Formats: sequence, C-alpha cells, structure tokens
Amino acid sequence: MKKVLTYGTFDLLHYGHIELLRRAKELGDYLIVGLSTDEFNEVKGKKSVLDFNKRKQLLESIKYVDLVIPENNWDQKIDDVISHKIDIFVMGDDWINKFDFLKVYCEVKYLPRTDLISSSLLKSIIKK
Ligand code: C2G
Repeated sequence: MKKVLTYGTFDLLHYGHIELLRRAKELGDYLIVGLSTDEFNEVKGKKSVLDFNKRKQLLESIKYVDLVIPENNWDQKIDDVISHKIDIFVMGDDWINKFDFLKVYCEVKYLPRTDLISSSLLKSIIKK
C-alpha cells in the first residue's frame, strides 16, 4: 500500500485544496493530511477563520483523505514520514524545494497550485 503525506492549514476549504488532495491521493492508495493546529498557525503567522476541529471535520469529509493528524510544529515531518511509513510526500509548488530534506526518507513531489483561488482571497470577499 503506497502511503502519501501532505500538510496544510486548509482554511475555508476550496477547489484549490480539493485539487491538491485529489492529485496527492492519485499518487498512492492512502493519504494522510497533517493539519496545522490553531497554535501552529500562529507560528506560521496565519489566523484561520475556521478553528482546527472545523477544518479537521471538513477534511475528513473528503473522499481522498484517509487520515488527518495534527501538525504542531515545523519539525515533525521526518518523524511522521517514518512512523506512518510514508512513500510520497506532496506539497503545492509554492513550497518548491523547501522540504527536499525529506528525500532521504521518501519521494518528494511539488504539484502546481490551482490558480485564481486562495483562502486569503475568500477571506477578503467575506470581509467586504
Ligand atoms: N494549494 C493549492 N492551490 C491553491 C491553494 C493551496 O494547490 N490555490 C495547496 C498548497 O500549495 C498546499 C495545500 O493546498 O499544498 C494547503 O494550502 P495551505 O492551507 O495554504 O497550506 P500552508 O498554509 O501553505 O501550510 O508544513 C507545511 C505547511 O503546513 C503548509
């Protein structure tokens, strides 16, 4: 069974997120998503509209997603890859080369982002 891992905040879940998750799942048989906690979002300088539990509930309702685990810090990826026996690590290409250190442990793939949609765009529309 080929296991895939990705991480993110996934706030205001939208088409770009679904497209990332769909393509990530296509690379294997089992997709784990490391979902940034509200506390880690602060470290990332992100304030999500939806709290961790709501963002987790949304992700768990997506057919491509098999497991959601908390992302608490920048440093857990190697442990997660090893403990979950990950074969492929996937991120959108706004992160290109940022996680190449994982190539020692698994395949690393950066997928093109989906244009014209982002959580910040949706936030700006909501705020209007
Ligand atoms: N994404 C995408 N297209 C968009 C928006 C997002 O492909 N239009 C992808 C991002 O590249 C990322 C994933 O969807 O792979 C989740 O996006 P974010 O929630 O913005 O993730 P981010 O806050 O960048 O967190 O340790 C890694 C971080 O947790 C990544």
